[in-house]
Amino acid sequence: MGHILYSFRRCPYAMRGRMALMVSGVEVELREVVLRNKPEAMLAASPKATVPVLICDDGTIVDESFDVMLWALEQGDPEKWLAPLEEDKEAMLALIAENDGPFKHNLDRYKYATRYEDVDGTEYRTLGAAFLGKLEGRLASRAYLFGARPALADFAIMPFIRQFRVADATWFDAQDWPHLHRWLGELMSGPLFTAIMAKYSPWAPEETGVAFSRAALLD
Ligand SMILES: N[C@@H](CCC(=O)N[C@@H](CS)C(=O)NCC(=O)O)C(=O)O
Repeated sequence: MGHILYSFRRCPYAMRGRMALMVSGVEVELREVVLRNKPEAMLAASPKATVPVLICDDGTIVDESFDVMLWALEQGDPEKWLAPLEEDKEAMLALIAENDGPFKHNLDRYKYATRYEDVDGTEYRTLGAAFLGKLEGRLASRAYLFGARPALADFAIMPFIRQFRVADATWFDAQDWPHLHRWLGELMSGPLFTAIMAKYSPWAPEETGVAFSRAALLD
């Protein structure tokens, strides 16, 4: 049996896992999950019950999206995501930690507030915008966060910036972040993101999932 990935198309964590897996050249069997009805096999492998979950062919379970990225890039890193043109892997990890920690915290509260009238999300939007301003500053002097080509940090962070935008696209697009808008637009319309956002019907236990590999990128 090959590697199995439990994934959910619209989950930003699953998105970044899929991007790293696809670029790495590793093939996995993708099983699209319905979050309200998670497969028993996924829960048995990872009781914390979040996507993505990667079950490697040697039985190793990788159930944190960033670890899925690192695992994939250890198998293959043809586009040198781990070796950015500027600074180093450690600097990328620090920026990703800021994204996954404080920025994601503020993003959740901002998004939540847009759904419930009596919660004021503006405060969290402002807090989140401070991180976006920091990214804008980096992108003013380089095309991607760590140099002239995209690397790990770009793909690890991008799904969350996209999610922040989706909460209120009109507001986001009106902000004076020309470089951030360009960066997000390029990554979202690029071949990798387009390929990993292909639609799959939910997996059923008796079925074989979808063969997910770099071949989809080259089509
Ligand atoms: N730290 C985890 C977070 C993953 C996560 O929270 N995924 C969400 C979907 S975006 C999830 O599966 N939530 C469980 C649920 O909604 O039932 C990771 O990086 O993989």
